[in-house]
Order: sequence, then structure tokens, then C-alpha cells
Amino acid sequence: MKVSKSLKHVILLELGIPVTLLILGLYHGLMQTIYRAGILHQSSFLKLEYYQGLTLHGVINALVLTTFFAVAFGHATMTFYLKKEPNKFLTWLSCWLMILGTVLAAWAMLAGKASVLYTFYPPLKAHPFFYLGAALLIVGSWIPLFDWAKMYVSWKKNNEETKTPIAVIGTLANFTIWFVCSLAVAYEVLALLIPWAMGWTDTINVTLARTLFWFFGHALVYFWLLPAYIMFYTMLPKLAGGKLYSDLAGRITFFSFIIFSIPVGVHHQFSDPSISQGIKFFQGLLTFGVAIPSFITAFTLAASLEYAGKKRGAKGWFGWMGKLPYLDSENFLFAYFICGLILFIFGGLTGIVNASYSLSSVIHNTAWLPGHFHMTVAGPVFLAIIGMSTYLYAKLSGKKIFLPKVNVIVPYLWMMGVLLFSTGLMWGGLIGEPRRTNLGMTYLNKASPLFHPEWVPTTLLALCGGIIMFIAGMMFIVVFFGTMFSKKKEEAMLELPVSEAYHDEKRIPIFDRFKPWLVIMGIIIVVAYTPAILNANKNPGMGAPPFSTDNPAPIIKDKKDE
Ligand code: HAS
Repeated sequence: MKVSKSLKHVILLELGIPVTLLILGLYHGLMQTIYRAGILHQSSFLKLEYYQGLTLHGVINALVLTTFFAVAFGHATMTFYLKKEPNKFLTWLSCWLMILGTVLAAWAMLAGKASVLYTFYPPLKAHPFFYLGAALLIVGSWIPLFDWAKMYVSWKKNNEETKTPIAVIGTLANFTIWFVCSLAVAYEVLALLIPWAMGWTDTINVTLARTLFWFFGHALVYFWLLPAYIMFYTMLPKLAGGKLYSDLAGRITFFSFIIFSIPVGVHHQFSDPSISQGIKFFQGLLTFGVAIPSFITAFTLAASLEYAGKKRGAKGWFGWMGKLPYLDSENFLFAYFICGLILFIFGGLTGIVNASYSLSSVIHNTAWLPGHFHMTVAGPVFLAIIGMSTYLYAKLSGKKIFLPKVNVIVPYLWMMGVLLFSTGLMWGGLIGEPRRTNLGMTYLNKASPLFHPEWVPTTLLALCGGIIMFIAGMMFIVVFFGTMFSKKKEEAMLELPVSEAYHDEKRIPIFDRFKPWLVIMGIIIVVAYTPAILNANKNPGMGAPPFSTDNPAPIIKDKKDE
């Protein structure tokens, strides 16, 4: 379909800005593997500190890229399926708030005033602009939800008995989760962190800040994942040459995320002493609940791919795997999606390990963790984002894909890189290698009495994976910007692949309405989180001691100074 110039420009901007920043994000990813493998024995490189680089890496890749993309992709899906454009003023307001927020946070990070990592836990303290920037990015991304909800309600009035398209359910479910979860982080930023960063309050309740962050933080990972799931349900079967095995499965999946995504954040705090065992156990159980929609997805997609393979002439139980269009450069999204899914098999399994209360104590804060999350957020999420960014950019600007043969091998190279990288990290994690540590300074420095030779092979494996990922990332950058700067060849259109359903079950009202799911969501959140917040208030611990960003030891005030 044709869309207005305004909508086209806003989407192109929301795709182009984060991909430009991604160059910095990818560079710092590579630098991490170099520092950690002990190739460098220093705390900074090219005037950028280790933790400054790690913060830029996490914030750009995991917060900025994902948020801009989710909004741009949301505009595209809502417009495409509801055949109506979002409000022009609100669309631009949201875009400018996100840009302003990104500029403020980027300044603070590049100036070395916000080396607090993407989780910004106190007692690490950032410049107020970092927190303000994060808040604006989030608020900017809320705005479209209210506009899309209005579009949906008016569509539904005229189409009462028609099933809501899965992509619309997925987009609204995702942004509802995002809105609710980010209320907690907004409170953390506005009521706790900014007053503390401005010097208006002396200290901060660290446990409360962490609990509010993880209320947001685990739902955040599904905010990253759901746009990819929308693509897998609505596009992948068509791209594979088949049909979606069950339409109902897609609906159940997205509604289940509404109820399970948020009340599981305490599984990141299994080691926090201030929260009681019972709450940890309950949220641990709910974490197994949040894996169910992904298991449903795994079976539904596998059945859809099997159907596609068989339609292409496959025989036997596993023959379908050999018949899929892996290297079709015209159909390149398939390659991006399948590589992401293969990585997610391992990302999901390691997630189940993390969720298992007692096993979590083995892997918590070790290199295992980045091993897990690079097979999730740098797996299906990242590959779906970059594949779809190139696709949407080309379609909406009427350009041809630059270097299509290179484009189709990017995901395979990236997948190989992630597999090596994550294996190195997880192997290292199991033998005690810590995460978020500049190992080259001590543990991977032969001259240090703390040298750990057993981490040499693990970090070298991660380094090899990191180099391959960096090369694949740069190949994507060349394809994306090559496409952006090429000449317009076709009519600019908003066009998305649409899968038909193999089992198109009849409309079941409960799987076509948001209200019941929102009510259940509210109840579970209250039950799971009231005791956690009460615990955090009752056992606040000692409060955050004052810190300086260039020294990891807290600043102890001399009694005489007071
Ligand atoms: Fe996680 C920590 C548990 C999913 C991201 N996770 C993290 C962190 C990040 C992250 C960033 O319980 C670190 C945070 C930090 O900085 O401290 N995670 C889970 C569980 C799941 C899970 C149970 N995580 C994700 C996703 C992420 C993500 C998705 C990003 C997008 N995670 C944890 C826990 C921790 C944690 C603990 C804290 C640990 C600690 O101690 O700190 C589940 O949602 C996973 C369910 C997934 C599946 C897989 C389904 C497979 C599919 C693929 C099918 C393939 C096909 C292809 C069809 C059950 C859908 C076949 C075709 C062929 C040709 C073969």
C-alpha cells in the first residue's frame, strides 16, 4: 500500500538513526572480547574507558536500537493491517522525544559521565542527563500506543466479528507490556535516581531501585522479542513457502505474554538477600510460565516449516529441513529469521537453566549470562531487527537491496559468530569466569598474581566469535547504507509478507479481546510484586555509599569533614 510522505519519513528516520549508532555499539562489542581475552592490559583504549564502552554497547544495542525499531515496526504493522495511518503530530512528537532522549544519554556516556551499564544500578551514579535521556526515550515510545489503541478501537467497531490480525494483537500486547513495566523504571528514575544524581538526596535504597528496575527489566526482554515473534508468526511461513500451522496458537502466545512477562523480574534477584525465599520461589515458578508461549511458538513454527518443506517436495521426518529457501537472496528475510530461531533454541534452553532457582546460583553474575542473552537478544531479536530494517528501508524508499548475495549470508555468519562467542562465555561461566569484568587487567594478564590460565581457551573462543560477529555486523552496515544511498528504482510502498493460516480456527471471543488479559495481568502483578516491594522497603540495607566513576571503591567521608 502507499503511505503518506510524513509516515514514510518518520519510519525511515526511526530505522536509520539507531542503525547509525549501531556502528558504535558493534565496535564496543568487539572491544569487550579483546579486553576480556587479555589482548589489552589497560583500562581504556582510544580514550574510551572499559565501562564507558560496555555502557555504550548495552545502551545502544539493547535499549536504543530495540526501542526505535519497535516503534517504527509498530507504525508499519498497524498501518498495513488496519489500513489507516497513525496521527501525524503524535508520530513526530514520539520520534523527536526519542531522539532528544538518545542525544542526552549519548552525550553523558560519551563524556564519560554515565559509565553505569545498561542496568544503571545504584550505587553506580550517572549524570542526570543520562537518566533524563532514558526517561525521554521511554516516554517517546509510549505515545504511539495510545494512538494505535484508538485506531484499533475504531477498526473493531466496524469489524466486530472479524478476527483481529495477529500482528495487531502482537503490537498492542507488546506496547501494553512495555507501558506497564516502564512505569516502574520511570518511578525509579524520577523519584530515586534523578534526586540522588542531583545531590538532593544523600543516599538511595539500592534494593528498591533494583526491584523496580527488574520489574521493568525482564518484561523489557519480551519487548525486544515480540516484534520478532510477530514476524515469525505472520511472515515466516509465507517466506518458507507454506502456511502458519495454527492461527490460534499465535493469539494464545501474545495474550500469554501479557500475563506472564512482568511478574517474573525477581528471578534476576535470586541472590539479593533482602527479598524472601517465598517470593523468589513464586516468581521462579511464573518464569517457567513465561517459557510456555515460547514452547508453543517453537512447535507451531516447526510445524509450519515442516509443511513448507513438504510442499517443496521433502520426504521423511526431517527431510523438510533440507528443502527450505536458506540462501534465496530475493527472499532474504527467511535467512535472518531461521538463523535467529536456531540460536533461540539454545538461548531458550539456557534461560530455563537460569530460571531454575538453585542452578541460578551457579551461573549468576558469571560469563554464562552474556552467553545466554547473546543467543536471545543478539539472536532472534537482533537478526529480525536488522533484516527487517533493511527490508522496510528498501520497500519504503523504493530502493533495491545493495549487494543482495552478501545480505543473505550476513545472518549465517552472525549465527556462527554468536555460537562460538556464547559457547566460550558459557564454558567460562561454568568455571567461574565473571561477567562485566576487564579480565585483561588481572585474570587474563600473565604478569598478574591473579592470572587464571583456565580462562585462556574460553576467552579466546569468545574472541573468535566476537571477531566473526563484528565482521557480519559490518557487512550488514555496508548493505544497509549501500541500500540507503542507492538510486530509487521502484515505487515506494509499505509491503509486508502475509502468511495464510493452515488451521484457521473460528473466532473465539476471549482470544480477540484485551480486557480479560489485562485484568489477569493486574492481579498477578499485584500478587507477585506487593510482597517484593514491601520486602525492599523493610530491608533496605545500608543505602548506596557515595561513588566516583573512576574508582570502584566507595568514597568514605572523613568524620572531620562533616
Ligand atoms: Fe533471559 C537473564 C530466564 C528469555 C535476555 N536474559 C537475562 C539477561 C538478558 C536476558 C539480557 O530466570 C541478563 C540481564 C542482566 O543483565 O543481568 N530468559 C529466561 C527465560 C527465558 C528467557 C526462562 N532472556 C530471554 C529472552 C531475552 C533474554 C527472550 C532477550 C530477548 N534470563 C532468565 C533468567 C535470568 C536471565 C532467570 C537471570 C539470571 C541471573 O541469575 O542473573 C524464556 O523466555 C526462554 C523461553 C524460550 C524457549 C525457546 C523456544 C525456541 C524457539 C525456536 C524454535 C526453532 C525453530 C527452528 C522452530 C523455550 C521458539 C527449527 C528449524 C530448524 C531448521 C532447526
